[in-house]
Amino acid sequence: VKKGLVTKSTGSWYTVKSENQVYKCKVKGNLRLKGIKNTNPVAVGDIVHFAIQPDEEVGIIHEIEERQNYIIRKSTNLSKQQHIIAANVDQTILMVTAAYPETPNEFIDRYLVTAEAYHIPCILVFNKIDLAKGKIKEKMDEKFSIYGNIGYPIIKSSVVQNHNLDEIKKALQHKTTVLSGYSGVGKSTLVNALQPGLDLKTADLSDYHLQGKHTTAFAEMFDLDFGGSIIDTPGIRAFGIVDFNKEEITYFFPEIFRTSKNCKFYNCTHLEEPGCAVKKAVQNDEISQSRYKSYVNLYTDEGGKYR
Ligand SMILES: Nc1nc2c(ncn2[C@@H]2O[C@H](COP(=O)(O)OP(=O)(O)O)[C@@H](O)[C@H]2O)c(=O)[nH]1
Ligand SMILES: [Mg+2]
Ligand SMILES: [Zn+2]
Repeated sequence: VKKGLVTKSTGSWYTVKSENQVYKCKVKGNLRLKGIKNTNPVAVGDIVHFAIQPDEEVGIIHEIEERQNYIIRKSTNLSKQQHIIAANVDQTILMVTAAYPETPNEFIDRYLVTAEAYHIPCILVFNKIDLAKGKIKEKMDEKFSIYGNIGYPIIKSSVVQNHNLDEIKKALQHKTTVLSGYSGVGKSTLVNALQPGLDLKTADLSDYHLQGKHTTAFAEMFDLDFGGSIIDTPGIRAFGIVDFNKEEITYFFPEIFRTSKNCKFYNCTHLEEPGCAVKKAVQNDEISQSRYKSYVNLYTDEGGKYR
């Protein structure tokens, strides 16, 4: 029996690193039952125990060590299944773009809510600033001020122009980071720039449509020579959050939570109540309209488009 780190997951095959060796592994049949709601019982970042039969090449994973944390999303189809994006991470980077493709604020908010809920620090990397001119720049600046004002760390970058890569490296050093974002924002391009020689597939600009293309099929962890590791993930189109109690949602919007201390009613939902400090702050532009809208949608949405 060996113990190793899962560095790639295709859903049916896993790559597991153990004592500087790499093994191809499968999951023991009944292991699936444990995580019945999960589309993937084993995720990148998991520490697993596996056995290799003397005459076989494939290891069989029979145990997953308890996860320190994980980041999870709901499938957007009706199956209500959950997908663990990565486990045992120190932090996450959400890569965001103002255009080509635009990352909607509601998507950013849903991702941040999940990161807050699982206590995973999130850095926002605003990529493609080389394209930020005119209307696109306005949109970029607007997003920058919304998320900067809340207190999220933000790095503006242009991966193709080598802008601010050093700052990203500094943030990544000696940590395990899961890199997420809409498809087409430049995640794999960033990983290639950070760790030359990997040669990950990226969307080719010539046949790249505004929609973004899925070029990264599976999550995969890469070691970084300057220290640390990064998990590249397939692009996500819609981020469904895993059920929380409605009452909990306010905790995961830091600025709404801070402000809610001044609401007249201690159990204010910030929807209809009189004396609501949150609604007042939205009117005064102290809390952004789009953040409030995301909050309301999460609070009221049953089976909506992101769920
Ligand atoms: N203009 C511009 N294009 C970029 C930048 N970073 C990545 N791209 C392009 O965006 C496209 C999608 O990149 P890719 O890394 O495949 O995105 P992913 O789906 O997030 O992994 C590719 O054509 C990249 O060359 C950037 O900073 N500026
Ligand atoms: Mg990619
Ligand atoms: Zn309120």
